[in-house]
Amino acid sequence: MLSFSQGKLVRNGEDKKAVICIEGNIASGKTTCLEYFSKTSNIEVLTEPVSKWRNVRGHNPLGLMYQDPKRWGLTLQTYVQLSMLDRHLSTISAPVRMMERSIFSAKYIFVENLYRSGNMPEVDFAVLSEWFDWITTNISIPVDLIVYLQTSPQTCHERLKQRSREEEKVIPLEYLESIHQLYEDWLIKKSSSPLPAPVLVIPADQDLQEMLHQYKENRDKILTARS
Ligand code: DGT
Repeated sequence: MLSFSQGKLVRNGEDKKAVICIEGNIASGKTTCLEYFSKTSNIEVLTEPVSKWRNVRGHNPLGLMYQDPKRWGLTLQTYVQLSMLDRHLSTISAPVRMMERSIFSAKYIFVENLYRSGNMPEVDFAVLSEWFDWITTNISIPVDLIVYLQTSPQTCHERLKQRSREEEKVIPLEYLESIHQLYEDWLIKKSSSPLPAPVLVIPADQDLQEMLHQYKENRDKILTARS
């Protein structure tokens, strides 16, 4: 249920629940992290709505964006923004919610990257920014902790090649390097965009076994997050 409090739209009862966003480059291992925590009781896990971005009423805006970012960047990002907002506002069914990425990284990382790389016209960036600013001014989107899976762009590139998702075959290393730099500026240097929550950094270049070990070690710190 949504209601108004101090001029903002809020989710009722949200103050007692913790929201943790898992952030990181493409193929940094967010899904593995979410799978690990999905086995914990009292936690709700929300994956990124990628399947929606690949099929909106029969259209594939994710694929279109990779083929022609200048033409389809705004289309994809408008839909990403809507679907992330929908995720943030959905009723939380457990004491802890863990979700893949956020409306914040969609804007601060992906929209920013399209714009800076010259693949988004200034007017598209302005319209998306107006929407984003309106949303974050008028709707409460609480996040208690950001878990940043910090990888090298090279590792992500290797993992991308291995999983070989059709739309992603066109992604060059330089794209992953740009996304990496934006993440580092936002979450490590804290120099680009506002931080919605404290950040826990987990190095994520290692193999699966080591990653599972790291999640175990950081488990309590992550699950007791409350801002
Ligand atoms: P993982 O488990 O870390 O490998 O993550 P995945 O593969 O489940 O998810 P991820 O982050 O690689 O995202 C899936 C695809 O969607 C990938 O091609 C990047 C793309 N993507 C995600 N969010 C955005 C966005 O806001 N804008 C753009 N342009 N692409 C996005």
